[in-house]
Amino acid sequence: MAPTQFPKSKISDDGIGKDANEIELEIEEEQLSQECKKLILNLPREKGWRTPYLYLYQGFWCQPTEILAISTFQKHFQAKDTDVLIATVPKSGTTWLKALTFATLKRNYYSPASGNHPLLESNPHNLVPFFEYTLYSTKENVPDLSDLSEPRIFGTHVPFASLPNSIVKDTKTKIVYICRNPFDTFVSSWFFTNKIKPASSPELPIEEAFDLYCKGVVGYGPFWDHMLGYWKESIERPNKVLFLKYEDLKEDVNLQLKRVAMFLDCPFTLEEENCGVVESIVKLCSFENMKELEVNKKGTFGRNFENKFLFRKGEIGDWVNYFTPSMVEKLTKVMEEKFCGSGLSFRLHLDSVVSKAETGIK
Ligand code: PAP
Repeated sequence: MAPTQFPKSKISDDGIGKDANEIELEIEEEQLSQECKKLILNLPREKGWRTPYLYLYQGFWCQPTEILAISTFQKHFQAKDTDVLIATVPKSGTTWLKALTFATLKRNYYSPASGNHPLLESNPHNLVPFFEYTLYSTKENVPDLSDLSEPRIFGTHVPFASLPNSIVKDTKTKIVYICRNPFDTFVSSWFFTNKIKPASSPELPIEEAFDLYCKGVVGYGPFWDHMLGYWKESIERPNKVLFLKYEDLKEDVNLQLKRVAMFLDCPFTLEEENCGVVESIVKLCSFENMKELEVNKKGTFGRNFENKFLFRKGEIGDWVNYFTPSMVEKLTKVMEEKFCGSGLSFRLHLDSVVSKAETGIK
């Protein structure tokens, strides 16, 4: 069975040969209706990471085109009981979790060990489409998703509070959420931003990005509100939201994958476990395997972004190579203040920072 082809956004169809930021600016000019422009102009705004501004929409920061897409998605999307939503903080393991979930849920159609698995030829973002970047990327783009094979799997960065009732209340749609230590998420976001910016614009200095990040001004941020929204719901409704951390997947992906399968009501059978199905999925979706695939070296996703930028280092604790002691202090304080009393915490690799500071190694 061939993997489902999702409607391409107008942006990527029109945008061949242009870089993502140029396209972004163009559609801001051309496609935003007067009504939408008015709405956006009345929103609080701050300097953007790669576009002129980020706007505070429904309590989170995003770009004008995202606001348009999200409001269309909120208005039109009809969930089904069998749907699965991969919800994530950007740069927290979205690509990885999409791959693992797709391979797990579709394992009866596509054997994870077979040489023609869809994940060998398509990036996970093309198999598990984002609501806001692929499916509802323009006002006119209201796709008919009713015929997609079930279970349908979608992706989003939209905070829990802004998901439509169709997902949250009216159906049994399951949500698998992943986030990551904010230190590493920040570094990953900063690198990604500078990779996808137009060659002609200057790099966003790390200090400037960091100040914005600590104020909560980052796509879909503040990161603490994003995490706490899904965290609280996962505690109140554990059958609705499964809360994962990137670090836990790195430490024992087999165990976490079994949790995901159990949560999605498709646990691995003893026979499957004995036949190595879990290991096959883990291997197929591993950083090392995915990074080397032709499609992930050369292909593009969403708004003409290159797949290769989705696979940088895939490590825990890379932040120690970029944070100064004062940055560590500042972000630690922000996290203590924002997560205080919530029960949500992240382990840091502070020993490495101390030894880096002591030895002066950069
Ligand atoms: P997105 O929000 O743009 O979709 P996302 O996939 O959430 O990005 O995050 C990218 C991070 O996940 C990168 O981290 P890094 O910058 O610290 O290296 C990327 O390397 C990492 N990543 C991508 N695929 C995998 C994978 N299969 N296993 C582990 N980490 C991965």
